Amino acid sequence: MSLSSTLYAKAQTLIPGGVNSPIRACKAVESEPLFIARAEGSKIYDVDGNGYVDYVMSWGPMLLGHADPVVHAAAKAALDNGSSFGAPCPAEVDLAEKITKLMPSVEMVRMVNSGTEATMSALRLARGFTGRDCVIKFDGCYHGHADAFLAAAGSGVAVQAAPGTPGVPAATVAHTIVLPYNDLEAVKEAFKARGKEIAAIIVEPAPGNMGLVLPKPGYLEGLRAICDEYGTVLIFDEVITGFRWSLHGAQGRYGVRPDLTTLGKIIGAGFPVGAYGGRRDIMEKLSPCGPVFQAGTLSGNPVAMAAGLANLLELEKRDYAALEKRTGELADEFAAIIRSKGVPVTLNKVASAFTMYFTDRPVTDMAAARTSDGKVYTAIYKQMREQGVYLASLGYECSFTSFAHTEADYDLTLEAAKRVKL
Ligand code: KE4
Repeated sequence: MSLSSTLYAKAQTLIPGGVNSPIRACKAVESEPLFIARAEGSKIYDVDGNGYVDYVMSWGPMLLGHADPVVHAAAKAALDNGSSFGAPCPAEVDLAEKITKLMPSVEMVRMVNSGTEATMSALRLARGFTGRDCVIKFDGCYHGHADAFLAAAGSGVAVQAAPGTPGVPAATVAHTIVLPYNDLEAVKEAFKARGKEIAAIIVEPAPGNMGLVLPKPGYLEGLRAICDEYGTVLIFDEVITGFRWSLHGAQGRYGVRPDLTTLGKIIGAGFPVGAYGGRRDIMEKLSPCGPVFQAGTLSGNPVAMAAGLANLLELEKRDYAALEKRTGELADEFAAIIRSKGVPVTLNKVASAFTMYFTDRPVTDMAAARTSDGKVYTAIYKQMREQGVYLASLGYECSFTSFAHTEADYDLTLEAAKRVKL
């Protein structure tokens, strides 16, 4: 019995499902989770000493690669000065300044500890700013596990078929309107019916939680225009896309300015950090300068701030275009290998992210994503993992590369793909 299996058996007696986040249980791919001992660059190593080329990258944060020496040095130096003060520290100002410089629409920013906290707080702020209650979200988009969003969410809940989850009162999602992504007409209909009640639209500008889906031309611009027409707050959930789609996020790439942006993952470089920010007139409604309350003991943690800032400073020196080109080539070759086995593949790719759907349809929303053959994904997941390639434990996720991935990694990945039997 492997040490991973032994640990998993014990973990399940102490932690629900043996994991601290459901997706890690690998249920959707009929596998046991690997317990990871360490990670470095593009690799992770399980407790039994097996190494894997990693395309999960902690679900997005590790764009520089695992255990980046510059990031770790900054975190260690900060740690030597103490781990938490419960008072403001210079690193919070430095990271806030860097984020506002890099994200075109973010004039002010508030640090929190996760993407969930960021989206939950951004929605409360939008409701407080507009005095309205309704929020539009899109089927297949995942914004963390705050109650208001667990209505036909993506990432995880999508696999559980029934939208939403027990424990969320109907009253809580009574103000949540769930629409298909990439369908502007549906948004216009909703505004015709309830426009004056709608506080916010929250959208992953290019969703990563139904797998990767790209915005149709004009879609984001259409959301912007309708929000302007009705005085609704447009929230871009850039927890995945922020600093990955470009140094200026998806908003920088697509040229559409939201009113609020939520961030996470990369801004913490693997430490627990989330953030939300945007228009000054909205952000200044936040306590203590405004009436909308939000707080957090460990928000702006000095160690996490130091790591996050070091991460962004390093990313500013990296060649995003080259990484996008190389990631696209890998994805194209990977998809071609799978197609050569007689399986239809729709490939969506952008920046350093891609998703293969095993369907012959284009995938522009959750309904189309659901036509992907999950059994094919499971077979690929298992056989790739057996050959040292670590893919997302759910088909409705992205594969991520990083600045640490090497030609040897890509060669190993494609050789392993060639050996997959479907
Ligand atoms: P967290 O609360 O997990 O830090 O962030 C929630 C969140 C918000 N918005 C977007 C676009 C997100 O993708 C996420 C979290 N992403 C998932 C995987 N795609 C986290 C993995 C997990 O749940 O363990």
